[in-house]
Amino acid sequence: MRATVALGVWGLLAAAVACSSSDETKSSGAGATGGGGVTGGSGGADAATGGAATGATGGGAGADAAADGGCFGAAPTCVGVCASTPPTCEGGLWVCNGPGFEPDETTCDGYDNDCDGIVDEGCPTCAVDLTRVQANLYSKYDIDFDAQCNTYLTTVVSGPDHVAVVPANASDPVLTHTGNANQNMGYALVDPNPASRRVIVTYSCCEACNCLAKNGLTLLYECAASDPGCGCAGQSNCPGFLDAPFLASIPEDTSVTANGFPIVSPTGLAAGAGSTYFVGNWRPETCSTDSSCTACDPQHPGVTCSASKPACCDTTALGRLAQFTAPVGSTEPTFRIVSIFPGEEILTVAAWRNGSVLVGTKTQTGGSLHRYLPSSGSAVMLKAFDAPVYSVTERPGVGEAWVELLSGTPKLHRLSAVAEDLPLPLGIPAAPAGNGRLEFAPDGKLYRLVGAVDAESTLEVFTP
Ligand SMILES: [Ca+2]
Ligand SMILES: [Ca+2]
Ligand SMILES: [Ca+2]
Repeated sequence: MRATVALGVWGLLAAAVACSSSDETKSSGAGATGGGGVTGGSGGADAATGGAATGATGGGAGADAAADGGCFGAAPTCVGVCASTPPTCEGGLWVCNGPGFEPDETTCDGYDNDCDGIVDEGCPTCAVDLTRVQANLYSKYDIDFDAQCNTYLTTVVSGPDHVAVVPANASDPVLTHTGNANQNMGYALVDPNPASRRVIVTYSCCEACNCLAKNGLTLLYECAASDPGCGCAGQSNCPGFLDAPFLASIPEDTSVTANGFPIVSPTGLAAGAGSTYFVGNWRPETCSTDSSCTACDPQHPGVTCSASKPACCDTTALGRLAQFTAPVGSTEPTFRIVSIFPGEEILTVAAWRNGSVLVGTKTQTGGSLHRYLPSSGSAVMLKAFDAPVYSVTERPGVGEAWVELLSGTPKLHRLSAVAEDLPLPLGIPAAPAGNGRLEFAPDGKLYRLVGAVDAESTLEVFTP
């Protein structure tokens, strides 16, 4: 195993099924080496599971044997933490690899580390502390979970916004982390990995305060200001969120309201592999018209922009999906626009744990659900709806996308990995009240939060 990244080596049959297996047992010959050791076990001829369905289409990357120096067949579509890294051909074998790769998955981090399409196989189950979650719903607007069922509730509220963390362990206290007094939060994301457990929220200016602050992205610091290297020393809230966004954007509201409240950019957050994240409707606060500007756009794969590398100005409207990194020590955060959905407004973004990203939008005629594939840098439209897509989440381990529309009947859709309509299980209403954010927790249950501002929000829990 290499220092931080090991290699997964997949044989010919594995390539044919796109680095995926339906076998939950761990592969035995896991000691892959850089020189072309072949993983043993189950990677071969099994049909792909639903959770890896995008990886199961075969031939996704479209390279041929000649182009890849001797590997048979088209390059596989690698999944899990391998999804953002194009497969390579080494010693005649296709290799899937990526940040956080483990030949034998052992880390319970919400990611598919061994790239077999199954997240956290073999990890212990956990349970959300629903009683305390229900007791902390005042003015909450988003809900998320880490891989240990700790619950993160995020406000849009008059006065300083906050994230309340409700531990799964009832003996641990509920923690509240506050942000800049002039900024609302709106969307929140916890990177499920306990090693990082980064909490990122969108900042949007407080309109009632005449937008004294900036829109953008901010980051939770849980360290004490006195800790050496703690990134929040000198901030108003430490521990807490940064005063100003680490990446600032232009206030650019969508045309959509939910539960009577406008949805302002940036919109939607999702975690990707390798400590990268995705956000919708992104337009940086500053851009450059100088010839030396940095073209961090879909036509320039891999090019990132930052404070020291200003993006070229882009006049396209909403509908820009950005991938970004958060600050780490003195390393500046970066972003790039990875896909543009012309004429659409992004309302929700969700990680599909095979490494792709689901993007829900408002279109001219209703809404769309797209899938963005980091490895190829391409997006495909999965399904069109007659109403805007307000929320989307993946049902873990099953490979289903659950979608809530802003209106229309049914509002709630259960889709297969290839976006075919599936029947809703008994007891789950097709047209529930209000506009709900959907989130599956690691406990397998579906949580639906109907946000309210300066009032009690409503949380429903369904067991599919
Ligand atoms: Ca796995
Ligand atoms: Ca894992
Ligand atoms: Ca506020």
